[in-house]
Amino acid sequence: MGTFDVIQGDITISRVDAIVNAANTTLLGGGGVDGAIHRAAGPDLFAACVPFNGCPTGEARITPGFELPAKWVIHTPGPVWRGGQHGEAALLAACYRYSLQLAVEHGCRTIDFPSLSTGVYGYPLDQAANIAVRTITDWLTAVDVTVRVRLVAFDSQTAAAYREAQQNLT
Ligand code: AR6
Repeated sequence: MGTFDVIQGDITISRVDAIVNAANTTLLGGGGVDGAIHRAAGPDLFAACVPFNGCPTGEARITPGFELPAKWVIHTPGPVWRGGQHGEAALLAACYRYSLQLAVEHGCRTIDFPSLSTGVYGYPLDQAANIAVRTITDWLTAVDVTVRVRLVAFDSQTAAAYREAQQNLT
């Protein structure tokens, strides 16, 4: 049970229980939304990520948000797009599910995602949007808790792709 919305904006200013970070398998920061989240959270976030010794693609790890308005950050390495025949779709869906599960285990009821894998990692936007929207809405249907999930699109093209994916569902 719950709601799913698409909004456009900067996830580093989201005042929610948890934001998700499009990380890499080192969990030690990078560019894109990962760089923005680390800059906004401050150096304590990097220090909190070191002890994980990385994270496999499709899983997730949780840290506090430190200087962010968000209470928690959930770090998930999405798949690098390698043409679509290397398990990319299953791994991308796993990122969304793993992150949602970890969030509710930590009592989160408001969770914001960026568009995982569609930047540096090159996942085709329309395909990624369909997987994300399907995975999130299926998960919301299956759980007992009421959770508000949002996809925070950084640009209008990304917002449009996720809104279209929402339409495709019905
Ligand atoms: N708020 C919301 N979305 C954002 C923000 C922001 N502040 N900044 C960028 N985006 P990317 P990936 C969007 O490249 O493809 C890093 O180096 C961006 O426009 O951040 O999963 C990591 O360390 C795009 O739509 O993540 C990894 O090495 C989306 O976030 C690698 O990039 C994802 O783009 C991960 O690549």
